[in-house]
Amino acid sequence: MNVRVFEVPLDYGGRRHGSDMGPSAIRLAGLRNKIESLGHNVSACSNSFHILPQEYVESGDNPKAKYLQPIVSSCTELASEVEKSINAGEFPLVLGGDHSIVLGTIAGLSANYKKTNERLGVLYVDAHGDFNTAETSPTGNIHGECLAASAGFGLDELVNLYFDGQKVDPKNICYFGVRDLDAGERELMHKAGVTVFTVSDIDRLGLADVVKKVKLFFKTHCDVVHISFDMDSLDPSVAPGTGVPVPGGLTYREALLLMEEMNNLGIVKSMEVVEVNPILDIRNATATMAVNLIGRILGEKIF
Ligand SMILES: [Mn+2]
Repeated sequence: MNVRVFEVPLDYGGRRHGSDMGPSAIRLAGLRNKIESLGHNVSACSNSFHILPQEYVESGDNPKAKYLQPIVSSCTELASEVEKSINAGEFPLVLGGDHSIVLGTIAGLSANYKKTNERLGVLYVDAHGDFNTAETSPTGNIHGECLAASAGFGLDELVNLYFDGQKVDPKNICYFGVRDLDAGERELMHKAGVTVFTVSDIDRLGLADVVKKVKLFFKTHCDVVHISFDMDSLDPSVAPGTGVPVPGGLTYREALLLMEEMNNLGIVKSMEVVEVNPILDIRNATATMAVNLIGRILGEKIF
């Protein structure tokens, strides 16, 4: 398989900056070696995204969607590159950056799958919902509004990014590891009909059973799956280097098993890993974990 790595050093979407260094941290944690050791080819996307450090960028005049214009413009460029990559039969691997880059990744994938008539599913591994709109957002940070926008809810500029209209049917979105939702987004998630497996579901049913349900969900609803992995889904003891940590997260083994089982499903065609913030990390542990998760998605087995 040809894996194309997209380094997207964009941290405009969150309150705590520094996730723009995430791609470097993941690279230094041995990403290329890991991918090649599994028998895949790696190529890096020529980093043509025009992403300036946040220090030098204006946040704009909408306090409910900060950095709207620079996020839209970077994500539009990303969408175009991702579309080319998936169309060429590569495995796009997008490294954030904060989660707002999912707007670009999903837009690019969606543009391609509309042409090939394949149903896109999204496994959203996250502590949070990222399903606010500008109306419901308590912070105005776009990394909390991004998945709602990909599903067709929110500001026109975000919903119509790259091409007009919805990028993914909310009925094809499955969350895993959720444990912190805002009141407004919870309501919209119910209304939109997304499927949610919270950490409490994992505790009640056991991990193996929940993973089985996740796989069945995608088998039933979708032809291809994109995994959007927010490192804050993990417990902060495993992944301390992330901007919005929430206690009670996935363990090291749970997250790896989920990735291994998603690889077994056989229809995961792309992945993104976001919210690695090296400033908050301890000895690059979070980036190292990211590399291990990517390894499992690309076929790594213990035995
Ligand atoms: Mn997120």
